[in-house]
Amino acid sequence: MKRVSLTQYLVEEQRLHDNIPASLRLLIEVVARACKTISHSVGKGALGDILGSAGSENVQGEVQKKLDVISNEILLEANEWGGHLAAMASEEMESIHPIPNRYPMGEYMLLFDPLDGSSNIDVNVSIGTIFSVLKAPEGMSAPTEADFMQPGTQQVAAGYAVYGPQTMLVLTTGNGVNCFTLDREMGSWVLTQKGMQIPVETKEFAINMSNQRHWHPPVQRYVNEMLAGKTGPLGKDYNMRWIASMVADVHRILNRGGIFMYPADMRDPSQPGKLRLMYEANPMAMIVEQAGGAATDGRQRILDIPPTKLHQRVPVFLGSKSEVDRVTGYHAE
Ligand code: P6P
Repeated sequence: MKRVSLTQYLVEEQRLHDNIPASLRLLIEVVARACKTISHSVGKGALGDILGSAGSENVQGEVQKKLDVISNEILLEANEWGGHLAAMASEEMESIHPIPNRYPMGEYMLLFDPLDGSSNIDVNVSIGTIFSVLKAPEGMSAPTEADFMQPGTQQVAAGYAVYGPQTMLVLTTGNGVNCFTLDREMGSWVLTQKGMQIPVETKEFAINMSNQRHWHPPVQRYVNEMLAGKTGPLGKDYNMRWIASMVADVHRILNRGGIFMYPADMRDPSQPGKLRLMYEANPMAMIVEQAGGAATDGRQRILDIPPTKLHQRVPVFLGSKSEVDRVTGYHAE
């Protein structure tokens, strides 16, 4: 494949679809550059005094790793001067982060989980950055949390970087899903996969089995049917993977199919699951749907869910369409 940079790709997409104005192109390039910096920090490991806990908790009450805080700072500092954003929101910050007055405000709002999969940082397992782009409401002067309360269908772009054996950036602006690999020698993102498509059928599922006794009946039924394999109603044997890093699990599914599940369970009936709607489920749902897959909360499209809180959680079933449709159907029965 002729070597195509991220910038060339974005310019050509704009020519084709007229949906990547210069300010959105700048936003995506700045986020991609920040992910390069995060990749560099993550890659240092113990050599960089960046492992371990930061000695603080985030809004979720989760212990923040040093790299969580570092990655959050990298994204804030990279994006606040460009004039393309009105505000940002992050898993690591309680409230929204308006653009400082010394910089011009732009028309977009950026949401992100700066480093997802934190429990894997200290044991050298792939982790990632997830981001979502919304348009600021017309005529907005002082951004508030309410301005972010837009359903996932309003996203103008979504993507993730996965920091694994390779560092990759997966991106959609509404016309399919493309993947870029970081060329560390040149420091540039190179287009390496165009128009990624998730196989409709699969024999692979991803869920944290240790929670089995807490699942609601539709999930119990579905997983038991897969475990029954050839002898059960689904008539085929299944394989299981669980990396406990959503970005890595989703990247595998994007490449070879599968279904990823983080359902609500009885451990905490007040919480509908663990993953967050605005900066984990919504961007991943846009990517998965753009790649021909499906993403629901067990009952409805994730992208249709009207948000009420910045950090609200949502059950997640996403990946190969035939399997997501099946387990969603079980919830409807
Ligand atoms: P569990 C990582 O902390 C994360 O938010 C997702 O990336 C991942 O899919 C999930 O939590 C893993 O959760 O309960 O299996 O540790």
